Amino acid sequence: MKGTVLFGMNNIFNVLPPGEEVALECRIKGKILKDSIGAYNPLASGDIVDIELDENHPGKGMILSREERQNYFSRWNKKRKAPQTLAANLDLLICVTSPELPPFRPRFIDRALISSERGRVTPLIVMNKIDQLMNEQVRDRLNNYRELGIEVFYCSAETGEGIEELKNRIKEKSVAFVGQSGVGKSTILNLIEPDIHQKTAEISQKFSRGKHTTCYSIMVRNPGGGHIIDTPGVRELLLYDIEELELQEYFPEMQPYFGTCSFSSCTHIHEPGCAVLEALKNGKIHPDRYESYRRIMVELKNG
Ligand SMILES: Nc1nc2c(ncn2[C@@H]2O[C@H](COP(=O)(O)OP(=O)(O)OP(=O)(O)O)[C@@H](O)[C@H]2O)c(=O)[nH]1
Ligand SMILES: [Mg+2]
Ligand SMILES: [Zn+2]
Repeated sequence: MKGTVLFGMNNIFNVLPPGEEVALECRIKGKILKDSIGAYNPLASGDIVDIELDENHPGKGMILSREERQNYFSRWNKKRKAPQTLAANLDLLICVTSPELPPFRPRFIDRALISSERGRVTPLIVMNKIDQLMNEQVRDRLNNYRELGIEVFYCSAETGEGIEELKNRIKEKSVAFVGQSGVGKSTILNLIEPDIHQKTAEISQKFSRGKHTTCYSIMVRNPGGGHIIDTPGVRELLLYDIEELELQEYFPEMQPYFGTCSFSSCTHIHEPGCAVLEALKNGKIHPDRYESYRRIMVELKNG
């Protein structure tokens, strides 16, 4: 029998068989899932698994295997030195952000865009809290994302502005909300699916950041079809599985210059005759996007 992983906690996974209303409480048979050896978490919300019912305990079961993921959103878990998947099998990855509280962090968005492309998921940016002040730099960055071909939605879960449009955009789709703590992921989810009552919490006044209210990913029904996954806010989105010379492929604005640098293996950091650096100087590439590229490159070089 197959089922979808809704959430997992302490090695117990809630798995929903197709067409059912109630999820089964499942453990991994034999404790180790061979499909996930080396991963931080063996299963993520949205994973499809094969299960076996526990004859002696109604409502319980054993997970035998995981189906190959169509796509995924994951990051590198620094502490455990392993990839951590936050959500799997998505139609859209919704990167939620806010203008001021918590502060807008384009570095985070750039990493989320790369990570979603790496996992073969289409990203969409949601600027929530538009009831708060938004400065010119933030607007400029969001316009730049649009120019790069990424969809950007504006909304406020506080006033309700733009929520209907977002709801329509994700109708019948399986999506995951990701973003820093406190940007309003769970608040938006509660507006879209009012039966959920996901816990939300105010921003810390002292640190202007969220309090990591959502502790584990959870998948719920998207009214009208599909699913929504709410993920815990992450402070850091470390990339993995990307080669230095591959990084440029995640920056579409660099594409016109591919193959035109003096060195064929140019990393576009300091090399003489670099066409990307020239384009940056001439204002053809957004300096802040280049700064993201540079920082990630340094990280990749340092392993
Ligand atoms: N002003 C304003 N506040 C909002 C808006 N959306 C959410 N909030 C508030 O922001 C705070 C954080 O919201 P949450 O939904 O808990 O944030 P989250 O992204 O789920 O955070 P984590 O679960 O910690 O990752 C709450 O106090 C919300 O009421 C908005 O559009 N405008
Ligand atoms: Mg939350
Ligand atoms: Zn170059």
